[in-house]
Amino acid sequence: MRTPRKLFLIISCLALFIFSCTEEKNTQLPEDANLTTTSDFEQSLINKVGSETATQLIEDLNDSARFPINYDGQLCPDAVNFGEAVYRGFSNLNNADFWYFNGSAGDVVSIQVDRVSCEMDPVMRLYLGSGDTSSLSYLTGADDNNGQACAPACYSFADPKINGYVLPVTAVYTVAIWDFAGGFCTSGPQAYSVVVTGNSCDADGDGCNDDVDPHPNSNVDPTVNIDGCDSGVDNVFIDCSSLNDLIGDCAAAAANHGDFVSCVAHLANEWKNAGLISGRDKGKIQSCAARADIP
Ligand SMILES: [Ca+2]
Ligand SMILES: [Ca+2]
Ligand SMILES: [Ca+2]
Repeated sequence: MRTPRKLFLIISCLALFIFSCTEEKNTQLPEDANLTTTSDFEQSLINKVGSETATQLIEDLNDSARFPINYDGQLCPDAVNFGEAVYRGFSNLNNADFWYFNGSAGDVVSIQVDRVSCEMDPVMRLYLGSGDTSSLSYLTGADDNNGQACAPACYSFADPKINGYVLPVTAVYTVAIWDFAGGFCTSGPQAYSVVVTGNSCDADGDGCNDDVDPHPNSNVDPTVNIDGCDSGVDNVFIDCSSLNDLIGDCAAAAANHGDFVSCVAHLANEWKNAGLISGRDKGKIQSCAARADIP
């Protein structure tokens, strides 16, 4: 055998050996490893990514126990949200993209993450709680259980979907998304989309989503009442604020009782002019305002 051919064979074998080792490393990464550091988990990381990288990952994992969350946004039903995750962020909270949504006890939610970058390996976790990472309680997660939005490339595995998860309590929930172990043919941020169904972004059900509702938790009492005085006037809505909400704004802003009464009188005039209430209604509301111990 001539020397150049021999050399080529040796290099080929070496490349094949390195590639097969690398492939094995990637496929055996503990994608759903618990966030608590265990000796098994440490050993597993050392075996698969080498001691130097493993040490760094474990340090990051421990550091990530407590830090404030910077959210990418709120997840509203059926809205498609786009994000970019750190390449090969594993399941380290430091590398997560965070989203939140308001959920009610008994809501049956589904959350789907689809890669936009075909070489991403998306993984997600659902947590109860929000604000900072120490407030999160892990509920469930998903990794490779859903068909891919685009063809697999370079060991990019598959997409995650949480299907029909019943929310335990009424609270804010946090969704964390990573590129666990994106393919070998890429680097840099990994683009994905996330869609949630089954929750609500309209807490008071008045047709305005919370983020654009001037009063996201409107007072929905049937009648206008001020400090225990029931005027008997219908508490109707104007642009997702009820009359009681607007009177509440007067109470919050008033420096003294005279300010409050004047503010309510101004509102009642507007409502009468707009045909929302009668002159008699206006008198009842102003009478309640005058008697109220506000502020
Ligand atoms: Ca995946
Ligand atoms: Ca609303
Ligand atoms: Ca409202």
